[in-house]
Order: sequence, then structure tokens, then C-alpha cells
Amino acid sequence: MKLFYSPASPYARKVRIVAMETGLHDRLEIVSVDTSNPNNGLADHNPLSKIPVLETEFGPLYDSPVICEYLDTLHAGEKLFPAEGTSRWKALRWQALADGLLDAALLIRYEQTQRPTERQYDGFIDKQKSKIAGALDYMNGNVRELEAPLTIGTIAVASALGYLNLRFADLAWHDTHSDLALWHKQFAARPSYVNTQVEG
Ligand SMILES: N[C@@H](CCC(=O)N[C@@H](CS)C(=O)NCC(=O)O)C(=O)O
Repeated sequence: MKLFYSPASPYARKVRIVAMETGLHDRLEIVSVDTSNPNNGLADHNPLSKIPVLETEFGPLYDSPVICEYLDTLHAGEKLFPAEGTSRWKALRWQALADGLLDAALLIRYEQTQRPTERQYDGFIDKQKSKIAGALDYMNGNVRELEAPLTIGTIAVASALGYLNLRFADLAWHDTHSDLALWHKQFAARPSYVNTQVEG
């Protein structure tokens, strides 16, 4: 299966961690795409022209939550998407929170890298930063829920925090969210996390 991705994409990182944790990574042919190139051909696979996209025998799958849930059906080990009940909804909520943090971070990133400085809007950036801060506060205050087991929720949170480290080091979230920082440090020792790390 082809996975269209870019090394720095945190959503694609989540997919790759899921693939590694479930023993499926060898079945993926990972194809790097430059999302800033309008001729990258991605629209042939995803009308939204976004990565990650997974090509399957029944066509392309997007976005990252859908790809991750699909991958989770392809292995016989412990499931990363709990089948039902409170644990399922909590795992999905963690994923939504982490992906939402990333959505806010990406909006800031695009504002700062794709607009001329004089056309950037501080009010917009501040609003997105407050969403990131809210998500971090919630994660820090509820970090015990992330301790076990490994789920799509914990993987999504770790991927989101990794992206903050990569692109928003100036936020210094470790200094203000020490319980979450400790949790992240432990998660970051997993081979799936180490092997998907990119340097800024
Ligand atoms: N909700 C999507 C978000 C995907 C996304 O925003 N990907 C970024 C790269 S990190 C992208 O492709 N951006 C290009 C664009 O927006 O044109 C997911 O979870 O897969």
C-alpha cells in the first residue's frame, strides 16, 4: 500500500507510528510529497490535496484518523481503536484534541510562512495560540489517562507534541506543562517514535 506523506507532517507521523506499532510498516511503500508544489499530483488521490493519503485496493483513504482506523483492522494484535464503550470514546476524543491542536498549529505555520509579514494578522495567530494552550492545559491536567494502554489517542497526542517541538520550540511547552513533558519523554523512547523523528 502506498502512503503519501511528508517526513515533517505530524498527521502522517501518527499514521506511521500506528503502522510500526501494529507491525504493518513493511507493507507500506512510503512516497514523499511536497505539499507546497501545486503540481505534486496529490489531487489525483485526495481532492483536498492533503497528506496523508493511503492507497488501498479499493482506492485512496484519507484523512489520518480514517487511515489509522483502517490500518487497525489489518492486524491481529492489541487494537489501538478500542472496539466500544467509554475507552473507545475517550481514545477518539484524545485523538480529536491532539489533531485539533495540530490544526491550530498548522494554521499559524501557514500564516507565518505563506503570507508576507505585513499581511500576517496577529489577532488570528493569538487566537490559534490560545487553542494550543487550552489543549496543552487539558492534556497536562488529565495526563494520567494517557498512561496506559497505547491507543490512537496516546499516539495522536505524542505526534502533536513532537510537532510543537519541531516547529514551535519557542512556545517552550515543557516548561509550563511538566507532567505532560514527563509523559512525552517516556513515550519518546518508543522505537516507533524515534524512527519517525525529523530534525528541524
Ligand atoms: N485532517 C487532516 C489534516 C491533513 C493536513 O492538513 N495535512 C497537511 C500536511 S501536515 C497538508 O497536506 N497540507 C497541505 C495543504 O493544506 O494544502 C488529517 O488528519 O490527515
